[in-house]
Amino acid sequence: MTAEYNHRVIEKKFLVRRQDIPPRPDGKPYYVLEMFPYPSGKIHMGHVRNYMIGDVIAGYKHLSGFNVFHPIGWDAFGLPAENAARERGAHPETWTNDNIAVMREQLKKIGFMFNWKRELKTIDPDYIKVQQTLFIQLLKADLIYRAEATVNWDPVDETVLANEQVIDGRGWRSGAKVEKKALEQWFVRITDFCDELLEGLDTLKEWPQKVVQMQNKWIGKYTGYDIDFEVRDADNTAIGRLTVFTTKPETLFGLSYVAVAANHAMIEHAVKHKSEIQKLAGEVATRDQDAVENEEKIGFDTGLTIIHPITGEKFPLFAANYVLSGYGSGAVFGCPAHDTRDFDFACQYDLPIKPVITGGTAEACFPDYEDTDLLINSGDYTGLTVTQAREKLVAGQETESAIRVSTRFRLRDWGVSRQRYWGGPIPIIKCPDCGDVHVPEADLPVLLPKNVDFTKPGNPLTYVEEWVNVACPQCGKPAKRETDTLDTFVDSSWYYLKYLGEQGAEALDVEAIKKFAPVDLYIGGIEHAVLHLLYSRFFSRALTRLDLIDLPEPFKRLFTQGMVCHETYKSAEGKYLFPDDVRKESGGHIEIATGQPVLTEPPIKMSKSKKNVADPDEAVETYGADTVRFFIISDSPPEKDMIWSNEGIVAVHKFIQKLWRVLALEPYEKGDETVCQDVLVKLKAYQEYLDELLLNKAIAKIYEIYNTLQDGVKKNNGKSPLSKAVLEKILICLYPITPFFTAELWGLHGLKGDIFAAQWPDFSGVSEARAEIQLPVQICGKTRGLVPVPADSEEAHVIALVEKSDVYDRYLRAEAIKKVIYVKNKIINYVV
Ligand code: ANZ
Ligand code: ZN
Repeated sequence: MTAEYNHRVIEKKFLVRRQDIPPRPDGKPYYVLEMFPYPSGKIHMGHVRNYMIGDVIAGYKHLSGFNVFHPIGWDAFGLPAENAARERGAHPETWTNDNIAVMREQLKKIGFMFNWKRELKTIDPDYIKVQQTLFIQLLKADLIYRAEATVNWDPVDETVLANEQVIDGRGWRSGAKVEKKALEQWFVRITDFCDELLEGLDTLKEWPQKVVQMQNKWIGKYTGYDIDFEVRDADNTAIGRLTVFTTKPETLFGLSYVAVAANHAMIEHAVKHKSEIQKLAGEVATRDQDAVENEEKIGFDTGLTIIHPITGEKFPLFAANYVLSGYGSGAVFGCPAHDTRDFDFACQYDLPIKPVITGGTAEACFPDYEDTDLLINSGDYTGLTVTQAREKLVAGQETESAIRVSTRFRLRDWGVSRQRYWGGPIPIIKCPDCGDVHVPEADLPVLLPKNVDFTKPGNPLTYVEEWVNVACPQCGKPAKRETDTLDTFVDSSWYYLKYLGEQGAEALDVEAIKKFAPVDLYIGGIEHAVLHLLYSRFFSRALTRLDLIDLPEPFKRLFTQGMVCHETYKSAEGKYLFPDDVRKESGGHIEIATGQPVLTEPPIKMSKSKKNVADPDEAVETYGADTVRFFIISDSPPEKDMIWSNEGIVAVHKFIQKLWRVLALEPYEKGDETVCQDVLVKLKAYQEYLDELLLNKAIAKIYEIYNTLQDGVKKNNGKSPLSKAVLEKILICLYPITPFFTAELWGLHGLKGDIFAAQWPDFSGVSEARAEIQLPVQICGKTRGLVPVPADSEEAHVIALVEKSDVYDRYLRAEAIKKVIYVKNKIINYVV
């Protein structure tokens, strides 16, 4: 067979059929999913790698008889669309849909085996409808609520950010320094699930340990004690209670003041230094917490006092910069004799230092005492060990429970309001009489108005009078729609459930969810370790609690892939250059336009800003989808970063052509037994690597198989060493990686049916043992019998086997052997 490999012709031929591979409804369900893309404009190599990992597994499982579900969709709301509208005047919807159209074609060209019939967009009316229905259900179950809160405000994007979206004090998208602002916000009560979400982590045996640890830390369970103090105003009138969190309740008798974070609610009642405190609150809010810890301790007397819960003594209440608002209860009791921060503070403001544990003094801080140390200066508690004192404190106060063991979490409720147009509408109407009323289910979905003005500042929805003004569904009086829209992380928290229903379905398909969920293999970037993956776990659990589904954990196995990297090129003037603008010469790279040498920097993550990108379309056009698919998983383990290089893709392209040449050869009847056996052994190892997601090692096996075949062809005078059966197996096994290439060869060899409908070979009977040959045993040049030995055996091994044989007993045992001549795989001759 002399057919040349022409990727353009072949890929065109199979492109359409590849999009429509019939599933195997009788097989065991297997749900493989990659995190869905944001339609930013074009597919990048990171996407290609992400979808390729899933696609290989989808193809492999499909051929193995599973009922594979491998959907694709679009995370289509979000700020960039709105920014594009502001900058270019394109409507966000048009911009988004145009991008999707481009990206969809790109994905198809790479040959991903998606269930296109279930493609979805989070902006689809049916998607919005289900989301709003779920919102109302969560609202009714008190898992969504509205509250005024100090929020993280991104002054550049003019929107609120979740804690998870603030990275080192800056907005995750804009990079702007985040400010604090008080706003009415919608919250999802994720903190109601802290324990569940933590315990659930133990069941995620197939998640990377790293992600489990990150979630564990993010939820952040910690224990200590809560102590309630009565607060009095300047007139000594009780005005409320203040809860303080401590890990050292035994030092309670050494208390010399209580301090709250500068933005603590109790500050409302402050009489002294109010403006200074407010200024402090502003400063503290914009600093990150580590900085606060290390900075000079600053505080102000609020003029309020607190009452010691045991002695009844009165102490001052301060606001202090070292008390963090997000930790514990945002309030501490100061015991300068045994806490270094309190000691610094007390020295600064001349507060008493009273030692209460043996070893402590009024002159220095003694924080490192032991549980077995004894209490001093502590009334009834004097003489008890630290451990005993803790027990007595909790027990003694049981009736009033002013002191109690306390478990707290770092996790805060999830603020989901965004002051943005291009987001999921919140199905709420605000009535002056009835309060927040949800839109009746019959009126869902609430869709966004199309006609909006993006030239005004803030949220464009607030200007759309005809949309905002509605009658209250309860009393009929004039009311207003909620103009906040939902954080896009809400959209992506449940999309894996929506896929399982028919396209356009206006409710979740509970039966399909029961059948296919959880997702068997979920693939995405480590950057989603806390945000998206935690919110999704919450949604799954919340809907389970509401009895809508039964799915405590949405993702059985999680795989986090590495990034696609590329060298970076810079001109002499320090301008970044695209790889296409440079050429490699013996001395290094030069800029094509100027002929000037170029500064080459080591590979880093591909990014437009550094211009170190390769365009998937271009690569597919030049080298073919099969080559791109093969290359992107070839040299690095999928969880590690991979380096894209021009040399790399060219080399793979050449290899694919060489592989084509040996696989295009006409197989012959029996094939070369040794070669065929060897190939089967390698295919078996290949399959094991696929099972383990060690895709680069699977690819290495393909190279080995090629070498075996190439040697076989040489030995066979240019003819194929393969039997048709083994050739067929090779093609099936390679299909998940190079679908176009193998489909064409399948046809060329006249193999039956469609390759994608073939059955994955069963390698269970294939053993590492090499093929056996019947070795002639000669005595002085005369053949006396045949002894079975493994092919390629060494002389010592063959002699041992011969000595156990009949031939040996009959002809050799009694003889004195003078010499042995062994020719590998041919004969063994004994000279006697
Ligand atoms: C009284 C006390 C006495 C404390 C003593 C320590 C030593 P870890 O152990 O890191 O969890 N604290 C509580 N809430 C705080 C907040 N919002 N900002 C700053 N500090 C806060 O820290 C727990 C200790 O940190 C608590 O125990 C409290 O001070 C302080 F001799 O309470 B301790
Ligand atoms: Zn009303």
